[in-house]
Amino acid sequence: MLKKRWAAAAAAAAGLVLLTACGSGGSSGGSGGAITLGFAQVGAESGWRTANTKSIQDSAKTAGIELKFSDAQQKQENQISAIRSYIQQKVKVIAFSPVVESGWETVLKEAKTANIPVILTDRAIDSPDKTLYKTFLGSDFIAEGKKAGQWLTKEFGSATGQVNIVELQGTTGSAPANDRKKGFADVISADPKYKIVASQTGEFTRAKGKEVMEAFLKSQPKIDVLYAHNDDMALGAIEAIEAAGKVPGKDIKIVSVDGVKDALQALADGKINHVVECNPLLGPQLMDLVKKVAAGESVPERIETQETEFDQASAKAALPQRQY
Ligand code: GYE
Repeated sequence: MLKKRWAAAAAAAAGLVLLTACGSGGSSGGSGGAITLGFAQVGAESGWRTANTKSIQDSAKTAGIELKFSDAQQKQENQISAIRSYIQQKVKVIAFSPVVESGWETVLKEAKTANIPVILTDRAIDSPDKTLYKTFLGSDFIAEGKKAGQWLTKEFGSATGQVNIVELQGTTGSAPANDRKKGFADVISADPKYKIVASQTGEFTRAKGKEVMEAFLKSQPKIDVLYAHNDDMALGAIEAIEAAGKVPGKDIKIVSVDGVKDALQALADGKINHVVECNPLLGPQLMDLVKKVAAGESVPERIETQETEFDQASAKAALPQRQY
């Protein structure tokens, strides 16, 4: 019995060595063994991002894909170095969520020359050269901004005076910051009573959202609405509003984007008024795409995730099952 176990353990160990040798030795990275995926993540700036990272790590494991993961701490230069190192390591596929929209041509041309397919997840790039990547998997951020604007114009539809809005933008130059700003502006510009009186980046973080909201509260005599490009900034801003002796959700109405648990809880508690959902659970779809592009199969140019919106009642209903 013991002998048998030993033999099994030895065989397993030998198999492991063999697999590793295959995985790192093949010129196309992982040929013969598991597919190697190099994933260059934006950072760990928000609850959305934490859920996104976990989804990618868990689904790589389930799919039997060998994941090399890096965190760029919201810096483009770090992401570029990570992509270069994946090229050097000859991974089979590279996926990344570009921190900003522009400035990717050089490094993506290097990947193309090395014959390594690239998948964009979550955030897009502004390059007109569509041959630099195989597909984009993520959300329509303009639509999200529009939904936030539509909620606002409904909520304040009967208001007679000027509606003063402050905006906490996401990371400067990022696709979600650019597009959520645009979608929202497109909707509210139809009526001149809506006025964005202050707009600044809160870098998608709670700490910065709080800090910038503190400054808004000092410089703006009358704020009716806060539009935050993500939940974390809204949650930080709530602390600033309360510290200033005002009631979030009443004195200042709040709309934000993402739909993380803490924000749905704040919505259930009446501190946030509306949340537009952005789905971070991209892992399973990403792994399917990785397998397809690794096999040389063609994939759709753009795959958009399905999303909803939350008011107080639907937040309360969703909370018990919310994973993140
Ligand atoms: O909304 C925000 C995160 O790119 C969609 O990045 C993502 C955004 C998300 O930091 O919370």
